[in-house]
Amino acid sequence: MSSSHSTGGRLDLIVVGAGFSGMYMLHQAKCSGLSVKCFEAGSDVGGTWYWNRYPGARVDIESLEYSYSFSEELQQEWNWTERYAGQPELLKYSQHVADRFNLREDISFDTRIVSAIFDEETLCWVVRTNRNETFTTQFCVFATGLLSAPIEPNFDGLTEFKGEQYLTSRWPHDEVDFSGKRVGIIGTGSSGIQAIPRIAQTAEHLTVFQRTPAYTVPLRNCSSQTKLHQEVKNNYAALRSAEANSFAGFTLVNSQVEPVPTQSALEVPPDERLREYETRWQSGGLCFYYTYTDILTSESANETLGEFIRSKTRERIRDPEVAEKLVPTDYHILTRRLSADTDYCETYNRENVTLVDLREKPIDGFYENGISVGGQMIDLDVIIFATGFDVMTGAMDRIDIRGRGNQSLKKRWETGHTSYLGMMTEGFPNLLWMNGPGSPFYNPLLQAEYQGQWISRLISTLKTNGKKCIEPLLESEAAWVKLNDDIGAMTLFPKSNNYYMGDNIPGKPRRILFYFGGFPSYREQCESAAVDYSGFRVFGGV
Ligand code: N01
Repeated sequence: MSSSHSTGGRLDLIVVGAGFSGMYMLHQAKCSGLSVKCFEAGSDVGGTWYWNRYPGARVDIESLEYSYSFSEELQQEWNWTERYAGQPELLKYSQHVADRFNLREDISFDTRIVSAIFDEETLCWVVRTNRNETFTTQFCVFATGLLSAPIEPNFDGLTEFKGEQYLTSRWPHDEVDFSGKRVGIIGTGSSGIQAIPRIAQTAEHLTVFQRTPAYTVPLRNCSSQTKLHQEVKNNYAALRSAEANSFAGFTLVNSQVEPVPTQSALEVPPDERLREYETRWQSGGLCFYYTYTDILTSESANETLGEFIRSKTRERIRDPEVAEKLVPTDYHILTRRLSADTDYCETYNRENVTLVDLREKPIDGFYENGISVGGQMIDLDVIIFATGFDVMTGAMDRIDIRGRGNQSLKKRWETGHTSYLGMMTEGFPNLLWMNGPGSPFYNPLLQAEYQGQWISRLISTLKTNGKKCIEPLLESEAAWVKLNDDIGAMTLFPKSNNYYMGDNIPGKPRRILFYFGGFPSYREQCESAAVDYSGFRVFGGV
């Protein structure tokens, strides 16, 4: 019989995950005087930036924006060295935050939560780790990440392959040396697009296996712009306020805070529209999300941007045949996550890089010495998988979570994820999540701060009222799910094949995973729900 160690005492809160969301939740809980413990599967803090160490890994929201806003001292003392920080610097920032706010003392590293079961007698969650320890807690917050459950490669004959294999999202801590090696990479989403140019610099030969070409724009990273950094620091609050009032929480274009768009792409003259796109192209990064009000809802408006980016892509690649393979033509731009690259398209101008279009020639199988495509053997020493994630629901689905009546969350979500305010679901009292299913498409750090504060307020209200449990009413949740679905149906997302709809996971129900109504409207609804919590069932206690 396996032995199990129990902590005995009941905690107020368990936080699962010590990435940016979990770290903030832990900090909030400590400040509120809660008894709290955080569990992290990795050996350090950082989440995404702990695991994704592949060459070229870097954020594509400006670091001035992709950073915590909750502490003015932290904002002032931290200096980013690049406009878009690379993975090592982001990891260092996470470590700095953990040390500065004494978070490590409450985090158990190398510890994975395997189950969380609601005990209806004690009205507590019993949480079990992979070390077979159990902990009892009143509240449980899953800060397990939206892009953290990798899709494990599952190709015919993969075990036959005798060379090295790597997954971008589980990259080794020691440097991988590609010199003198024939390397293959599968996947051309944002991870592949960042890794490909870097690996091509040292590999003897790089073969890229592409199924769907991505829309990609230049990132235009540079060393940190001292003037801009100083200006922002002089009035960080102004930038934070612009972010809070924006759709997605990143607002800088050409070093200027960009106002919220007010016009349709179709109501501006074509030459003016082109100038606007060109300004953004020169600025670099993801600022295309904000161009016009209807860029994600009107096919004609969207096509103006799609055509602009396609023509830019063609200009970047010398061989017109290769260029055509890299130009997306069968889905709307932004309905799959826009990638922001450093020399990605130009990498195909190198002698040592070959593009294999899997739509022309699919993979037949893996063999001892490489991969066969369309009957042709490609010899490889190394294969890299940049094949993506089970987005939003994946990380929680991989934990055995059972609510009232022993109902399993994974089972509940088999017919489509459900949530109220993208943080809770009916039947799972006191269980919350951050940056998870039903949450807005928004800067994840700022979202963690907002949701962390909202959760803290919920916990303290419950305690003040002497109550033990809270969960959404079925009708509140149904209304939230319908609102998400209705907003999704107004956008172009359902018209393409993308992970926002769950399409990258066979069998995953097709339901939009994010709230696409913009952060300001999300916040308004969360605030209104917290006025009297009338959309919830509160039970237990006096
Ligand atoms: O994953 P993806 P990702 N055979 O799902 C291909 C964030 N991120 O890790 O589209 C062949 O986008 C798949 O092809 P297809 C960002 O939000 C941010 O790259 O299914 N190919 C696709 O090309 C991003 O959106 C940053 O046809 C297969 C690729 O693998 C998200 O993470 C950096 C295949 C997966 O692309 C995920 O990006 C990196 C198969 N069997 C990531 N299975 C920055 O901040 C899958 N593919 C910059």
